[in-house]
Amino acid sequence: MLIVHHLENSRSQRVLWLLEELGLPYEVKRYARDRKTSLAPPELAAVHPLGKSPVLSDGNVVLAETGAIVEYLLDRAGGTALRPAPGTPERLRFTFWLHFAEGSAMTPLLLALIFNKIRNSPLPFFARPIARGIADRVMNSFVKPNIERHLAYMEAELQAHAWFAGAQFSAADIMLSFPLEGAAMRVGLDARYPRLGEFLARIHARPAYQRALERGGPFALMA
Ligand SMILES: N[C@@H](CCC(=O)N[C@@H](CS)C(=O)NCC(=O)O)C(=O)O
Repeated sequence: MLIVHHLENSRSQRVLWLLEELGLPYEVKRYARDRKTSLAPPELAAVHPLGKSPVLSDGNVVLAETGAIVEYLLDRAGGTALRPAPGTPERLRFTFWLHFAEGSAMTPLLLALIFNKIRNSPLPFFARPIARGIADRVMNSFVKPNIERHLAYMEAELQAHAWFAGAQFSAADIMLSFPLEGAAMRVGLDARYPRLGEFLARIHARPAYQRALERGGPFALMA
C-alpha cells in the first residue's frame, strides 16, 4: 500500500493530487507543523532522515523529494497521459518543468518567506528599522527580481501552450502548482500574469485537485 506522509499546508499536497489524477489507492498519514516554528514534527524524521514532507512509503521503499516521488508514481502507474512519450518535444518540456519547479522556482520563494518573517518578527524597537532595512534591500534587489523573472518566463510559456508540457495536462503542471500558489500568496499574481492566474483557476477546478484537498485537509500556504 502506498502511504503519503503528508505535512499540513505543504508540498505533499501535490502528491495527493497526483495520486488522485492517477486513480491509485493510497493512505494518508497526516503531520501537523510546530505551531511556533512551522517546522515538521520529529515523527517525520523517524520515517525519513531528512524529516521533510513529502515522503512516500511503498513496502520497503521510502522515498523523499517531490520530483522523485512524482517520477516513481508515474512509473508505478504504467502508461499514463500525465507524462508525455519519450523522445517527443513535450517530454523534454515535461522534464524541464518538473525540475524547474523545485530546482529554480522555489528558491527565491523560500527566500521571500524568510525575509517576510524577518521583517514582521517582534524585535526591540531600536533593532526593527535595521532588520526591516536589510530585509527590504534583499527583497528588492535580489528576491523579487528573480521571482518576477521566473513568473514572466512561465507566463510567456503559457501564452504559447495550453499547459506547461504542451497541449495536454501533465504531472509537470502538478509540480508547478506549488511555486505558483506560493507566488500568488507571497508576491501576488498581478495583471502582468493573466495566464498564470487562469492556470491556478483551471487546476483548482479539477475534480482530482478537489478530492486531494478532501484527503489532505485544509490547505493554506504560509505568506
Ligand atoms: N525539495 C524538497 C523540499 C522538501 C521540503 O522542504 N518540505 C517542506 C514542506 S513544504 C518541509 O517539510 N518543511 C518542514 C521542515 O523543514 O521542517 C521536496 O520537493 O520534497
